[in-house]
Amino acid sequence: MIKRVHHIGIAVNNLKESAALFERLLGVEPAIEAAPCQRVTEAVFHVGEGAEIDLLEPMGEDSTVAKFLEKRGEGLHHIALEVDDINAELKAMEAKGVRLIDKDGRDGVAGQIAFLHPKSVSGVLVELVQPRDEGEK
Ligand code: CMX
Repeated sequence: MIKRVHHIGIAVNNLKESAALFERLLGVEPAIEAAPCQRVTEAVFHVGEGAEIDLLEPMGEDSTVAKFLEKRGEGLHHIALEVDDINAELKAMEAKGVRLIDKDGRDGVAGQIAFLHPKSVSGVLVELVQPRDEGEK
């Protein structure tokens, strides 16, 4: 089951500058987190009732976000939806004709994650997130 919008990922060229801008706009201080598994550094803003806005700066040329910035410039990179059972949701999405980037959930910063291909979701990269259980690291 899809539970809520978990976060919105925005690709940026300069994390320091964009984080300062969003801090001014949102009135919330970000947490800065390295996510080497995704080859990005993130500024995470908790907004309202639990949703996040994550600014994403590539860690290197080999980052998919570096490729995105080069091709499309700064902007919306992905929308993440929280689910309660990621592998069941992936199967359900595939059955609905969605092209999967990841066939199974894999470890990410927020828990188990998997991506749906933007070409089959109206041009939007979608991430599914199954957060870790409380107390699990
Ligand atoms: N949103 C919308 N469209 C996107 C996109 C995105 N984020 N990234 C790529 N595309 C589009 C491209 O513009 C291109 O379209 P055209 O063919 O019309 O030009 C098409 O998808 C293919 O893109 P590409 O540049 O050739 O890139 P790849 O096929 O090498 O990879 C993708 C695209 C989505 C499969 C790859 O980026 C991926 O696996 N992403 C998932 C993982 C990820 O993005 N991690 C980053 C951090 C996430 C986090 O921190 O949570």
